[in-house]
Amino acid sequence: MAIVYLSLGSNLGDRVGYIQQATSLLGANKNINIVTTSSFYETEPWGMESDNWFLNAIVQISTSLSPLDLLKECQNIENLLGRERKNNKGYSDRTLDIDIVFYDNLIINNNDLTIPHKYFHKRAFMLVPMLEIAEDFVHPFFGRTVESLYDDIENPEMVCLYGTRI
Ligand code: PH2
Ligand code: MG
Ligand code: MG
Repeated sequence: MAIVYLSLGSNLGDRVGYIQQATSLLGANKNINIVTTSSFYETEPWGMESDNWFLNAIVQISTSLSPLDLLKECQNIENLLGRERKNNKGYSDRTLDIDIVFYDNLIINNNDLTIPHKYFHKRAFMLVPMLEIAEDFVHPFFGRTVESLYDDIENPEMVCLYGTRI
């Protein structure tokens, strides 16, 4: 079983509901076990203009799915929960986004998938919930702990308000 960290985010509609439903749908897959979930964090939109703040969380799972099969499962769940994809460039508001942040210590870089997530070290909305559940996890590419990466984040002013537990 691989240990995987997923980043869940929503900034449209019933944000709490979408993240909770996504977590239960993940757990309902016979090849996925939910190990731990972070609290929910209310976060400022990063890299996009939007009036809609996000709820973000990190979910730690164990899984027998390959990275690509896990990606497909995450995309199925995004679609089930009403995710609409626009063709224009850039980020848009979404009911649900599930990103694979880490998959064991694997480093994967191809057209379908980049693991670790390429912006993890730049995004307080991923680092802060990760700090809560796995501050000593070592980033396989940078060889540094989550705590050490957060100390060096380039935009520490980004707002991440602590929310409630799932
Ligand atoms: N996701 C993005 C772009 N910007 N900002 C916040 N706060 N939270 C997100 O989940 C998020 C974002 C692209 O997936
Ligand atoms: Mg994303
Ligand atoms: Mg995504």
